[in-house]
Amino acid sequence: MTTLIPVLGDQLSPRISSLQDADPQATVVLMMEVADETRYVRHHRRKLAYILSAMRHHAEALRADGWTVDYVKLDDPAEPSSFTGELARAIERHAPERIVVTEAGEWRVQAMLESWETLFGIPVEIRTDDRFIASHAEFEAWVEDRDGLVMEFFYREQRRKTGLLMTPSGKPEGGRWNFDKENRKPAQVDLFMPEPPRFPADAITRDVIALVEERFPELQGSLEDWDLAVTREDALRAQALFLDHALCRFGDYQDAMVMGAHRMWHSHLSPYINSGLLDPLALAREVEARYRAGKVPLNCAEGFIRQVIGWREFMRGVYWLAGPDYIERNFFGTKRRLPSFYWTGETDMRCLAESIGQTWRYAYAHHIQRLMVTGNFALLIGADPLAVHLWYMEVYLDAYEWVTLPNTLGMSQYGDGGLVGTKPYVSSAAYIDRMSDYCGHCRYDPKQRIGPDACPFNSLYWDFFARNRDRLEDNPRVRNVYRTWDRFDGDVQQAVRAQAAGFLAGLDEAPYGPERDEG
Ligand code: FAD
Ligand code: DLZ
Ligand code: SF4
Repeated sequence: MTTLIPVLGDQLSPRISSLQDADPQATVVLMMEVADETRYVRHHRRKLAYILSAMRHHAEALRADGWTVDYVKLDDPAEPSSFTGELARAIERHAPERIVVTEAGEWRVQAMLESWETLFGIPVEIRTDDRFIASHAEFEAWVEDRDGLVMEFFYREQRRKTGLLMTPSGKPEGGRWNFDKENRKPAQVDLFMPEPPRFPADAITRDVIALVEERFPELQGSLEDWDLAVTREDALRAQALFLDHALCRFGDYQDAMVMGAHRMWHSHLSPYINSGLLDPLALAREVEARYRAGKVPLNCAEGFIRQVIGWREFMRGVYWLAGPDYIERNFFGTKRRLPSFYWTGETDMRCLAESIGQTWRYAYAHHIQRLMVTGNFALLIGADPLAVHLWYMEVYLDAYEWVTLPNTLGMSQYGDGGLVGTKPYVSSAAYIDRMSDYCGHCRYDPKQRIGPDACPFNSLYWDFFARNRDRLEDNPRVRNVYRTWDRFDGDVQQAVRAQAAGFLAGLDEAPYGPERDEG
């Protein structure tokens, strides 16, 4: 009478829905390190080591709680290759009567789960992932009868549903839903910044690091100076440190970028939330409690809660709503691969060198670095949105398709033509100069448009709009950009476009990128 419960690498939560009513005496939990998952993108080595170590620690925690865990390691002699292959072998070992599993986080794996019942002739129950606040059905119901998807309205629904930062009379705390206007301050280099928490590698993590070094010599990314939490207890410690020391400034400096400071006042909790070590709703409630106790201002608490119950849930909703073909969308029809400096960090453009260098070092960059530096540049040069998505999937600790795809292809690259964002997120150097100290350390001049010292973002920005006029001109949110462009002298327009063309001609394309069918 055995039930087999596969637990996937992003389901590392003790109360995952598949386990909620299971009897530990009659259950085998199956956890599988498999080659397919480690190779479906060229993961940063730190990301691989994080996931495998967190999985191994989670198996230990489940065993300590009384579960029987059958754990398949990547270096087992049988060479585990896929979830389905390993499930077949586990069925032979345990002869289960049924299989219970929590739904997968992406289309590719969900299709596998859905094939199992027919393939193995055993009942397979696929359960909703209740770690998310909005189920697929709720998101679909919210979308119905709407012309466009605006995150802000979805977010208000989640506030009402959870009661987070609501007054007893059902109004938003502080009389406003959103305090973003207070959250755009540039930071100073000499401001006190909280120290990132550090969790040194234990024996399990050291084993995994050695495994990754040995089995994946072709992959990039630093494994040095390990500092990541790999257990729920340590992730909760990281959460507490953020709440105590960084949340109080999170809102103010949410968009700021400072040389050498990779963490700023951000939480750095997304890898732990996305793999299941932390519960997003519990975290949001902790944030609210700090506000109610007078420990953090409202703009910081609201700003953070909006990211977690607003943006994160909205992105997931869009991913499942848009379907498995979403990944193919390419609104601008662009084909260029990313330049090779996305893998080396070797460029004179300080903002890109800093954001990319930090990414390969820590597998982390904060939202504005991802959106307004690496994403902005990729969109301006006309990179293929799929190539951009694959790079983000490769490099960040928190990358899983359900969240990376709508953020990259949708929000950052406008590859869906406006499903996620109402306009392309592009800027000239002025934005980066305002929000960072990068430009002061750069060989380029953020104020010049033309000439050898002119910042490339400036000519690329205007060239992007000129080049895509037929696709964008009717968008009311960018109408003013065209009005300004049309006021430039014809000679200036020509010189700006020639400057951009010269820059683009000098850019290489990395060997890594998607193969798309021609035509
Ligand atoms: P904080 O700044 O401390 O924010 C708090 C939390 O809010 C995050 O931990 C995260 O859980 C949530 N959050 C904030 N913004 C978003 C968002 N847009 N979508 C989903 N969750 C959000 N986030 C991922 O989790 N995985 C990704 O692969 C990912 N790829 C991105 C790619 C691009 C191009 C962009 C622009 C954003 C991407 N994001 C992604 C969103 C965001 O950048 C990260 O969640 C954030 O930088 C993680 O760092 P943090 O934990 O310090 O976040
Ligand atoms: C990302 C990842 C990696 C690198 N390796 C594994 C693995 O070996 N075993 C596993 O169960 N999960 C892994 N994961 C996470 C999965 O890719 C993730 O669970 C699926 O994408 C489903 O969302
Ligand atoms: Fe980046 Fe331009 Fe500023 Fe240099 S001048 S850091 S390239 S925005």
